[in-house]
Amino acid sequence: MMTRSIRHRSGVRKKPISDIREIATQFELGGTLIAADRYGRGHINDTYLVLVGRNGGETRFILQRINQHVFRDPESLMENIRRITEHLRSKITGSRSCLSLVPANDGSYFFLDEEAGYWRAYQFIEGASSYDGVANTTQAREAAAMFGRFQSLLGDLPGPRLHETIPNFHNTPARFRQFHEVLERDAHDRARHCAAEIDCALAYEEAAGALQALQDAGEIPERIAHNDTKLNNVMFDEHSDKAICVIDLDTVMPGSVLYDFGDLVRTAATPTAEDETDLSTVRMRMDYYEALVEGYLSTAMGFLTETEVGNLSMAGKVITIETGVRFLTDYLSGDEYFRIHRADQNLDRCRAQFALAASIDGQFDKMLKVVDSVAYRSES
Ligand code: ADP
Ligand code: GN1
Ligand code: MG
Repeated sequence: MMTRSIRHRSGVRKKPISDIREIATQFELGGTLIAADRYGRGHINDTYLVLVGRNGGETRFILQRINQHVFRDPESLMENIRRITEHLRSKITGSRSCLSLVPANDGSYFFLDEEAGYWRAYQFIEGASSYDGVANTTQAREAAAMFGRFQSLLGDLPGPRLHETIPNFHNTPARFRQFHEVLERDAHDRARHCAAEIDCALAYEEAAGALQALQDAGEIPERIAHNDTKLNNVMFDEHSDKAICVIDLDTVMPGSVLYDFGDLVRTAATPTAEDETDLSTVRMRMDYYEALVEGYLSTAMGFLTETEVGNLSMAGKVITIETGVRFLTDYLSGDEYFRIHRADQNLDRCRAQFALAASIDGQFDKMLKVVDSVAYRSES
């Protein structure tokens, strides 16, 4: 790895950093560093697993470099995370039920290296796993209940409004505007490789603005939402199907909670990977959808308005289209936002999202009925 130098917040240059191990020792790990290696499958941050020897045993930590192309103001982001984790911790018990930041040696919750890279560390959540796809409907129900609970717990976060770590993150019309700009430029001459996907995006554009229109009209309230509820951002107990902890808090900020439910539909109601290339297998499974609705409403029904409940199905559709458009935009931009592991992966991701959106469309009336029957079960 490239040689780096450490600059503490004071700006004082300390000593050269030759590898990730030296970054790790900038945090209060309470023992001797054994190893630090790349970890996880997130698309955004650089994540490392840090192993530390302590009291004759071993302790693990997660070390992450915040992606500053995506998050332009890491200090505000870390302020959000500190407030969110402290609030959650004051309301729930169990060391595995909430992310815990590990302080840097100077007491702050991040470390700034000489190249202005921001790093943070978390306690490792032991005995747990995150999955890219669900194995059964219990996991889907659990994940949805966990995110509903997360939203509910943050409903009374004291203090000022959280920082918007990415402005207009789920403003779908704004996402389409970015798409049009990038398409117009076509800087990598890729539009000719994705004419069908471009047409598909354009065909979806009007329908995909539905939730933002309701937000603009004040018909959907602003609440604190997670905003990135794809399935692998919740940890499951490794011996059961129980969801135990919500992770990846970088986008927790004010918005509509509907997108949180929607992203679960996108990632936990389908049997296929996000970049599935056999599009004939991509579909929304109604039994999983029902499990998501049941799980989510079991913890969120108490605070949702009727309009929010009535738009849960729409949220699944909108976020699937929005995410497809984001992947297509990134493909046209030369893959500068989402981490890719092979050529054309963002285009494959886009195609799979649009195939899923078509499957959702085809089952939409049934989805509306499922929500009605679960939400108002006791009234009928
Ligand atoms: P990204 O923003 O890149 O998605 P995440 O914060 O989601 O980064 O972390 C990437 C992966 O690392 C997660 O999917 C999860 O598997 C693992 N991970 C993150 N934080 C922890 C933690 N505190 N304990 C255990 N595993 C973690
Ligand atoms: C990113 O960070 P990660 O991998 O959990 C992205 C989400 C997308 C998702 C698609 C900050 O999530 O918005 O839905 O990829 N996060 C950010 O897989 O843009
Ligand atoms: Mg993640």
